[in-house]
Amino acid sequence: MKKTIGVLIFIFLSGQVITAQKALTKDQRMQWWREARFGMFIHWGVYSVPAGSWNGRQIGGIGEWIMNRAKIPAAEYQTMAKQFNPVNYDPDSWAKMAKDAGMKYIVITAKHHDGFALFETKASKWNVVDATMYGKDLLKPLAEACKKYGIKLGFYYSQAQDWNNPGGSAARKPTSEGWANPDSVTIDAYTKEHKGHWDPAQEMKTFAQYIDNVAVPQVKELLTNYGDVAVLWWDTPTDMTNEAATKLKSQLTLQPAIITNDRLKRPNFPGDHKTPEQRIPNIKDLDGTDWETCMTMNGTWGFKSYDHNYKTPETLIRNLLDIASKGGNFLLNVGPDNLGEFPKESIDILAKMGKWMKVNGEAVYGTKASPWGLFTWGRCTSKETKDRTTLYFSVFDRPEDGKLEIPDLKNNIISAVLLANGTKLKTSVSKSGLLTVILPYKAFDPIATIVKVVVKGKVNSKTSSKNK
Ligand code: FHN
Repeated sequence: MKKTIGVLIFIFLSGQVITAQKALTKDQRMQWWREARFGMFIHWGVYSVPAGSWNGRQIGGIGEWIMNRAKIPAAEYQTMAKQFNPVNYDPDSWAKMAKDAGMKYIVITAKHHDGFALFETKASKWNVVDATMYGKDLLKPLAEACKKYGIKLGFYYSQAQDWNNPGGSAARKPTSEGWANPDSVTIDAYTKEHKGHWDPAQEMKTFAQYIDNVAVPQVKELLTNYGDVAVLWWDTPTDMTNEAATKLKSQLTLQPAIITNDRLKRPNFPGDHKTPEQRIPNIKDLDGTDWETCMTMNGTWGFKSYDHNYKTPETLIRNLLDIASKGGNFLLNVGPDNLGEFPKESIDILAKMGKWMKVNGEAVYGTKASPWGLFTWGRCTSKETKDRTTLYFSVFDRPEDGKLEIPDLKNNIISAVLLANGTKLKTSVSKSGLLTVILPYKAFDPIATIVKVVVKGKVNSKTSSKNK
């Protein structure tokens, strides 16, 4: 009798769990992501060994594409895994650097187009455990570190392009996502005839076999063996079929709260968010779909020893503010080297961004787009509560007369302060609703000074459609 009751309770509870999981709406799944606004992309793999050079030659374009651009035969590329020995890999410090930078999530290349898995997998020997001296799963300790620091973890997975696992596809020309320096891609007669492949070893299996025997089982492993997976970031749907996409998509039920992007297959598989790459969209091109700009700090995703062309922390912080003011997320890339270290420049940038975010992050996290669109002097984000709206004006360029002018604001002003130090600011509102905030001379942040204005009620601006 007791046993039967126990079984009934178990069935009831499992039913509850299943119902609760099924009940997650898109808004519920997207809630943390929309609040996060800022994440870290990590491109890491065997390509960090050649680090942009092959046979004494610097290979143009993005570093993780070296195998394709230099048309390196699979067997030869695979020998480089022996030098992929990231003895300095310290996932705790990676997660901590992301957290200290103000990032709320990490998306790491579990497998990029070179097919190399950073995790233990039964589906292919081309992985960090079987093919390197290092011999250990790299994602497990990262998952633990992320948990420790309260960072959400996502996996990038190149579901179609795979240049080492036979049957995987290979892009023959720059894709709509856009490559850096597309003109450096060699498209010879062989690759043209062989759907982008340059080595017969790549064609020993069919695409369908690759999907069934490598991609689907690996995605299953990723969604089973690493605890909560917050994001699955598909990339380059080259030669994807509806059948393959449906099989891959069905694995997502293993993580009912997971968020996915729009790169599984186009069209028909829109995922949860769009993925503008290396660019920030104009407001007029936004259609209400969630979006995330992914961007490199220098000119490459995967490590290139000689690319020191880094954006400044100022540019990157302003990019983040620009993106937040348009309602998007910013996924900023780091490309670690083959020893497992972040480039020094990236470490410095993260630290500087973190310093700024510590003081001003309130203007980014959990905010919504600007009710006005863009301002010539900066950007705006907003937060609504029941009876008031908080407006965060990011001043990039202080108007010469020190007067910040915001049109069409009919609401009563509750307060206006500098977010950084709480200094109260004088305001006035004209009859036509032009709010003027008097900025101080001092305490001006050359990156962006945040003026926080709290007003009564909701803000409806007529000018929003003009400033795109
Ligand atoms: O081909 C990849 C590229 O290597 C990189 O991973 C970027 C990141 O968004 N995605 C593809 C190009 O769109």
